[in-house]
Amino acid sequence: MIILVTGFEPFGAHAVNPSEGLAKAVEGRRVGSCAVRSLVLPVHHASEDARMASALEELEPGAVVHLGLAAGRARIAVERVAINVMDYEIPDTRGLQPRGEACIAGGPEAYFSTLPLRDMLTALNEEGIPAMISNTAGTYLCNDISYTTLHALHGRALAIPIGFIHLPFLPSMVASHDREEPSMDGAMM
Ligand code: PCA
Repeated sequence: MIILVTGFEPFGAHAVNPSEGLAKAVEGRRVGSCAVRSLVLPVHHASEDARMASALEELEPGAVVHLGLAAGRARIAVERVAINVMDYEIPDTRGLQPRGEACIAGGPEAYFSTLPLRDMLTALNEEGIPAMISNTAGTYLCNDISYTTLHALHGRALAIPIGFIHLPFLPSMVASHDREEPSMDGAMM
């Protein structure tokens, strides 16, 4: 079985994106009987959706974990929900800025993550890693990709675990900001 892990390229004012490095770092790893494959997505609505759709078709993963940066968060945030709204506060990397549009016209209002959130939180906390269950992934590309993947695989005979994890800044990012902000070491993430 393949576990597909995705990260995002840098976007907005951020010169790096911790989710990109993480996705690359787990490529090819084995977890039990599963093989991890990874993909780095552009922070652009149409291309992220197209790249994901072809990866789902090609790899037929048994689980999907999307990763992204949540500027200012102090803990690993396992997201509970993806909503059918794109309300971008900044344009994506190709200048697209939908305000209040559906990710998928006619789709349901929201999907819940099918990852085992509580077990993941317990496992992280037991290892001494600051983590939380978050009840909003925002209305930017991270929410968009989780909604789109949950929608694409919804109703499959065998439900598969799919969800999103938001990550804090890397320490190097905070060092370059010169602001009072939380961060987490890449190795811990
Ligand atoms: N974070 C953004 C999009 C890409 C990323 O890494 C978000 O939280 O929507």
